[in-house]
Amino acid sequence: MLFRQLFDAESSTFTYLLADEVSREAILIDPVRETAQRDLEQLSSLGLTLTTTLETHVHADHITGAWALHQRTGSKCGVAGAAHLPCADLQLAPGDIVRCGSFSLEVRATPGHTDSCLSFVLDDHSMAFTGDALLIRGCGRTDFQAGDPRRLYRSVREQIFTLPSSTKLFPAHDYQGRSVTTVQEERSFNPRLHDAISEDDFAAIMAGLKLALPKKMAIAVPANMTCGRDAPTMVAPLGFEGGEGI
Ligand SMILES: N[C@@H](CCC(=O)N[C@@H](CS)C(=O)NCC(=O)O)C(=O)O
Ligand SMILES: [Fe+2]
Repeated sequence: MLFRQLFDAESSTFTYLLADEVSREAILIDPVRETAQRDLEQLSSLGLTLTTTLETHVHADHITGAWALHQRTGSKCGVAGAAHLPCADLQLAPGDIVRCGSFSLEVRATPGHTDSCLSFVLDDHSMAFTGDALLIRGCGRTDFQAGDPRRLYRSVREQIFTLPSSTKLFPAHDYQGRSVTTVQEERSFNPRLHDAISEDDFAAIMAGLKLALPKKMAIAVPANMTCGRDAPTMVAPLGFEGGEGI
């Protein structure tokens, strides 16, 4: 499998490119609207055809690139069915398998950061894409979008920490320059979720965070409810190289 970890510095979001080296089919996990042109150039330079974009969740901090990429490539957009988004081509449910040539991703429900978060697990369990359910040495906040710390605790314990200790975990964000972790590392060193932390401890930690709302939340959530189609043009549209935006 061909794999690239891409990064949007503005929102600290990772986009993951996974592709089959024989069929040249590709999947993008969590594309960002502002970096869709970069993603298209990556695909083109590697001779890949984008079949599918997958969202780990309805993001609050950036607008998805799903619609922009669909317009250019015809890619199908996969979102949790539990998010109830009519724009999604694939209404993903736990246990679904998303195939891409010779590899596949298993869909796991990992709610708690939002009520419809998904994680995607590679068929050989060597890698998992955890969205904001589990970040490196942290986790997604649980104070909006029907977040629930107790649900998140159980999601991480039951759906992520049950993977092999060597499974590499790739989050949707990192704010401190890190890129990957493993199940073993997070079970040992995650200050909010390591093995000795109880559900009550975790709920107390999350209740004490008091974070400011994401700067783009008011535009990102409604735009992402349309898979990025009805997004304001306050950012440069796809392919516009002038830089100023509107
Ligand atoms: N400063 C960022 C905050 C982003 C934010 O709150 N991110 C969410 C994920 S959508 C989160 O859970 N962050 C965890 C954290 O900051 O510890 C922004 O304005 O976009
Ligand atoms: Fe998020």
